Amino acid sequence: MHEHHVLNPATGERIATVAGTEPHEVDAAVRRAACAQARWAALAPGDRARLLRRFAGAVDAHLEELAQIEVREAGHPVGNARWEAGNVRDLLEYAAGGVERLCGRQIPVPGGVNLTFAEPLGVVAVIVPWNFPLPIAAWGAAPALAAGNAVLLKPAETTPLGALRLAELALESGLPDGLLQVLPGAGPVTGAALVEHPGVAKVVFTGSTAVGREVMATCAAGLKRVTLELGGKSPNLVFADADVERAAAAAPASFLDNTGQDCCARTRILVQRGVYERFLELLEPAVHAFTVGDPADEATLMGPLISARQRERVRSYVPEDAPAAIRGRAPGGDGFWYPATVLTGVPADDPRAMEEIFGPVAVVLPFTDEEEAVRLANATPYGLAGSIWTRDGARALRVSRAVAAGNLSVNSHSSVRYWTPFGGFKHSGLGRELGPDALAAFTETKNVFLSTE
Ligand code: TXE
Repeated sequence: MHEHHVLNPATGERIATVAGTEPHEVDAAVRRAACAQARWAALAPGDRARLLRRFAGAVDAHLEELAQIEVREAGHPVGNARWEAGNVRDLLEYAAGGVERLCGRQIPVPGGVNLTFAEPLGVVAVIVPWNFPLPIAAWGAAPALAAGNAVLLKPAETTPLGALRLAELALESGLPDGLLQVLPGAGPVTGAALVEHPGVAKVVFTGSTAVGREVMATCAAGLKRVTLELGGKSPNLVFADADVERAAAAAPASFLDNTGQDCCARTRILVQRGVYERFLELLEPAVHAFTVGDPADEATLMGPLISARQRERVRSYVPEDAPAAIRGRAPGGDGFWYPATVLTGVPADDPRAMEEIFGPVAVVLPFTDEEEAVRLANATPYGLAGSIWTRDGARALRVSRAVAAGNLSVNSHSSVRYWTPFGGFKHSGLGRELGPDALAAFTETKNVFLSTE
């Protein structure tokens, strides 16, 4: 038997202990999910849509409660946590809207009638990390359910409480028992058992690139469908023709939101030489203005890191006493605090400029021209997100097309909208979540030909 203590990252206090799911329990859960899925898929689309909308309504009615769970178990500032709980509601509503539009096609053929059907896959495993426990659970679960599948949700060891509450709300909303089950537990035990289980048709995994690679290898052995959302080291390109004031004012949120534990964090800031000094001058006060403190405080913009382990990881890249161009402050106490840190003078191929640190640390590098900017932006193995700051529309599009990443924004750091596709190039992932095609990723196309001869 294994179990996990859930700690409040802001204080280090234990708030819960959750039992891990053992492999034989995973097996029982898969069987139960398969029964529930058969009943779910047999419902009229309108009935499935209605139940999902009811689930969205329950999330809305418990929005503050869910947000407070996110504050306590993940250390997220309460304003962010409310947005995250709202994202779950919005996504459930959006997915519900897709249920009745999930149609096959009739394709003209000689000698008969040809029909295609969008069949559900069956049982889908959704393996979720701790950085956005509620939204990422919904990104996988909502479209999977809408397309007629059952979902087994494996939350991260550090943040199981929000997912457990979501599953209760699903049941209270009338979703069939067993359709959405939460299986807390250790990645190598519960997660691995799910990925290996022959009754699981698809795995949606969000987490580290290293584990993603293992998950994909196991899926390959079982010929399972897989969607991967992995790490990032996203560039933030600031050209000399940009509104540099705006770019500098917006930059802190792009790498300090969620204490930098964001796969889209713009931690590789590339600034054209003519405005490099000016950008840094403007960045410094903007970083200091990014309020750090108690996540439960309405004014807080940045909370602690998730765990002592994560802080050790960040320290292994940049100790708190290492020289830095800009360093914010961090509260004392037993929480897992780490200050906002901006490094300059680092070689472009230094691990701190190339690897995902997953903490509030950014590197600022100068570039000379557009060609060098694109080369530096593409120089990491990742390709998840990126920003381009320029007033030149043609350049904005040219650079957007040249940067190998799945989610680019011009004069903005926005990456995630539930109605637009999200996912990575290169080592940042495989497949897309969200957006109008999200449901299709949880179906198998069946082609049926009826002879009329
Ligand atoms: O991730 P893991 P960790 C990156 C980030 C971070 C690093 C390590 O750089 O510092 O990864 O974080 C489950 N089979 N990202 O160690 O281990 C695990 O239980 C099946 C980026 O927390 O990848 C958890 O539920 N599942 C990322 C989930 O995988 C396994 C978000 C993620 O954990 C498993 C998180 C296994 N063998 C970390 N091993 C992003 N894309 O935003 C673990 N898990």
